[in-house]
Amino acid sequence: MAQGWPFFLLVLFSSYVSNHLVNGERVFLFPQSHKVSSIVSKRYRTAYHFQPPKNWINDPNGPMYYNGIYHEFYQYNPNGSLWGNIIWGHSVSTDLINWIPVEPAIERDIPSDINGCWTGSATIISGDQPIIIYTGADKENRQLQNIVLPKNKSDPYLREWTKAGNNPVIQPVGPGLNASQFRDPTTGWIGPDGLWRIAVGAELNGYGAALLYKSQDFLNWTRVDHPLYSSNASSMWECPDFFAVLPGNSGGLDLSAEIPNGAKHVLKMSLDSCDKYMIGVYDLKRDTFMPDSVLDDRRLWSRIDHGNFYASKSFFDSKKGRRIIWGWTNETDSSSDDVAKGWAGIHAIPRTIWLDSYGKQLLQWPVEEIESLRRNEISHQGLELKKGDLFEIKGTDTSQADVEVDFELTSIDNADPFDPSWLLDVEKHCREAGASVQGGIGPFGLVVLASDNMEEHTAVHFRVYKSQQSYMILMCSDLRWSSLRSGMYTPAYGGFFEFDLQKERKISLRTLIDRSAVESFGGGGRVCIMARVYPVVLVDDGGAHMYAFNNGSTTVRVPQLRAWSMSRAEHK
Ligand code: DQQ
Repeated sequence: MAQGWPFFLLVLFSSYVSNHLVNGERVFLFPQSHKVSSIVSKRYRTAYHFQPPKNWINDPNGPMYYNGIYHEFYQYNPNGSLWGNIIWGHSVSTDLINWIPVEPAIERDIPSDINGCWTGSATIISGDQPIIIYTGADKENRQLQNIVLPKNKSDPYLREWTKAGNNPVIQPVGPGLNASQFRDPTTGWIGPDGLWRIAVGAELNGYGAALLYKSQDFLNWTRVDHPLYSSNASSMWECPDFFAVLPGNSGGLDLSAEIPNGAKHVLKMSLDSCDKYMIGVYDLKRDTFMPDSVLDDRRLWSRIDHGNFYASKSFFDSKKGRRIIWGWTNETDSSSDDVAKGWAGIHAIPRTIWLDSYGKQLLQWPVEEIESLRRNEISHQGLELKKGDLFEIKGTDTSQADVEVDFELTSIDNADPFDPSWLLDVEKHCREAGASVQGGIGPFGLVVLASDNMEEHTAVHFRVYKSQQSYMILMCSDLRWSSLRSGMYTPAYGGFFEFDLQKERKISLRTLIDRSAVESFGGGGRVCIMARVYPVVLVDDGGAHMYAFNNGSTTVRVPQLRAWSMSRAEHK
């Protein structure tokens, strides 16, 4: 691949310029010549990604829709902005976008949760009884499963929760079980025998497992003699999630309702700082999950998101008949920055999640409600981006925006050959094949949160490769030049997806920019990349720039580009 396109030499006075200049990638490595302003700035707080008014949050817990209200619980430190003292924070909403904080739902006050009220799930049993099962840590740091129920079901916000008398309902006992690696129960589902089931994340004989438990009344549980699924390719699985999907159907399924013929099941697990999943079949007779393909190398397991997105949890939204997934996105500044800021952690935008028509890959898209925040649409049609072109997208609030763009390939002849070994470390490949490195087709995409002279910028881009059977699209979200601050974690995230370019020449990109959050959906939601960035430009003058670009040798058309400024959501 040829090297090219030094961002800093671009002529930025024109909105549509060429940059046929040759240089190496090292031009991105700017020295910190500036006096960098403090990280303690309201400008880094998100305007429409969920976060509470202050302090630390991590995993989303027990999401549910009940009597007209969406509930979002979350791991919360009431005393500070680092992980610790964990209880369940609670917010409610009618639209998944604007949130009202209410009292914490679960606090540390019984022996089986005195050291922490950790992750868990909500299930609605008997038609209208919400019930939460969550992990508690006791004073020996053993992990036990506990139950809470709403004190008053007719309170629309379900503000108060009462602990069951028989807590803990599940003890960390049984052959091969590690008592300090036994947590994060799933939402329950009912089997043909009328019994409830849940899966609990665990380390079983040193390996990752989703252990299966059964109950008649949701209060008394018995461990099934085999796990729902386990794998010797990894150790402990956190936050398992288990749900059904119908190939090619974006409607969701309730795992406790009758599952239609042709449905597949998905087992998601959190490990290696990311959320992975397997698609397969749930054998009801044997009560086991069988993945369609078993991959011994877990680097090849499918991912929900290729960026900063962990401990996700999905729920069936009976209001709109869809499945929605939430994930936690951590800060990527330092712990001392978080202490100074007084807050840490956000949740990604809730996403509708479904299975593609081949039954192979999950697709995700921001819930439609987010579009209610859009204002001041700007749109461009029929742009053409030749090699080296950069088009400035003006007229929106570039630090709080929703951008949708279609890139149409004028030819697929120049696709560079695909090397399957890249799949083992896609981030490494994104570092090597950066936004300035010319390829046959691509890189093309968006540059967001860019300072005047491009010293700071975040590039979200695609590159097209020809593999033996098909075309493989690389999507990267490259944070290496996202901030002049030192000590930030600035990887180049990346993921691949297969795409039938013989049938369809348009590759779509949607990017939600929300101050310190850049959340991108490539190829109609085939690859999602959530990222955190702390550009100085956001604080100093707020005047960040946004561009569409192409640095590949093949010309790319942009039949449609739309962008909106985003209003602030209520989540205070
Ligand atoms: N976070 C919780 C655990 C879970 C982990 C503790 C995942 O229950 O395994 O805050 O981020």
